[in-house]
Amino acid sequence: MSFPKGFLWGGATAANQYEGGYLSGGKGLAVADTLTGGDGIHGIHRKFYIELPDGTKTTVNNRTEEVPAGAKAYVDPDVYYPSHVATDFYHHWKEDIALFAEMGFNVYRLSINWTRIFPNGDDEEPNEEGLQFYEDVFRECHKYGIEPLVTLYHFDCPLHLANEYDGWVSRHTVDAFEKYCRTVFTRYKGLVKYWLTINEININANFMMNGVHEHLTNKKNVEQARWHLFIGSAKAVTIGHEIDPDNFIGLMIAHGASYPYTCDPDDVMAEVISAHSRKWFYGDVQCRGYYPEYKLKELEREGIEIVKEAGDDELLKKGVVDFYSFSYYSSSAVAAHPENIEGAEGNQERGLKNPYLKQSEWGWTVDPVGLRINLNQIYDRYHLPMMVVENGLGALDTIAEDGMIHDDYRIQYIHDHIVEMKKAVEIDGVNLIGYTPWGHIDLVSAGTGEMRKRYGFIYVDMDDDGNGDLHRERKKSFYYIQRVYKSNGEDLDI
Ligand code: BGP
Repeated sequence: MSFPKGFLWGGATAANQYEGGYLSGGKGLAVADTLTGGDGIHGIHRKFYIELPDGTKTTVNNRTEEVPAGAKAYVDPDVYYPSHVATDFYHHWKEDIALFAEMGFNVYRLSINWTRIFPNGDDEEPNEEGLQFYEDVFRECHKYGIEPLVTLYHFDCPLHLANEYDGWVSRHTVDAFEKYCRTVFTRYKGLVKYWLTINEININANFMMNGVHEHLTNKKNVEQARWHLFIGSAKAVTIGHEIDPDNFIGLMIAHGASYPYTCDPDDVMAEVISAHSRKWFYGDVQCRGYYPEYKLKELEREGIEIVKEAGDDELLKKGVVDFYSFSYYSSSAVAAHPENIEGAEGNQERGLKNPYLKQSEWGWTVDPVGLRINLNQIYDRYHLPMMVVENGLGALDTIAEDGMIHDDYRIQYIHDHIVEMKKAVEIDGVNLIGYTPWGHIDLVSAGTGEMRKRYGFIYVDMDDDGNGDLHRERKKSFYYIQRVYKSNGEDLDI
């Protein structure tokens, strides 16, 4: 057998893209609740409605525009927000978990929405209804032998913390996060043992989504927010271990593969520098417990001094993670002189188009071998257990006359990636312990806010304008996954 016994097979979702019920059960607002839909194919970006300190109301584009200091995001009652209902796990959790079990899951990655537990992020007391909701969900998972793998923070900074404290720029957010972590580790002791601290920590500080205003120009704020995210993560790890030594707590990084565009040493060096800043820095800090030399030099060159509290450096060391998890969708290429080379889209990471590879409908480069390369490089560097906690193909699905979604393109994508994971385990000997493909049930896209960009093996009837009765259907890929999972990755034939 190539995948070890007990290998974790499942799927992954995030509260802000799947749960809906955006004000139900005492939940407060998160920044993600103020993000509109967009249109990835036509390049229309998601927006925030904001109010400036002088009372002027305007919008900002979440990808390209700077959020002015002092601006406050809000929900405009006349605007449609796809995440407010999303695909409504909040009211379908029993039915959905039964479907996950039918597919053969023994793990399910989901996130806790901080604002269900602390509606403002920093309230005195937690919201019991929110705590109970996740407890019911975790108990339901265990009924089927499914281990919850819980992300503590997946793109959902409480709006109050973002508006009043500039999110992770402020130490106040770290303190509030610490209390939230302590609360959920305590409540779910014995129910959850697999945890991830901060989803895609390497892209977090770059986004308004985390309440980091002025993110495009104010590098000092971004670096401070990064420090706070690391401290938040290290606190989560230490508290989690203290409350239950059986907790197994990992980091989570958007780790696409990247290549030098050519074998010109200048291109190779450009890739080394880019990979340091886009990926390795975050793993180095969370696996080793200190800032690497290349980062210290960069901060020194830029004259940026991070504000630390006494004991922070020790905490970073103590809070190193138990395992490395990452999202993997695509790869990109890097050149020293990219000026006349065509660019490529990707999961946050944009680089140059690789002439050897094809792209998805959303322009993301499909590269299964890149996953094996990543598994090797990460394992060589840290020698920690690894999980691939996101992977998948965002595609337009159509319902055929027989009522079925024949998503052979998705089956092919998943097949090709599992084959490479298998080689990494069987031939290269890496310690891979789990695979949870992204959005195994249709949900709202984080990047574009679309519903039509679907990743699911389970279809949900909901479109970009909020039409749909939310009923669930098994796609063709559902049955493929079922066969793969139930054979522990042995039966991969398409
Ligand atoms: C990652 C996020 C997920 C998810 C995924 C797919 O960045 O962790 O939340 O959404 O990418 O991206 P998208 O939804 O933009 O297609």
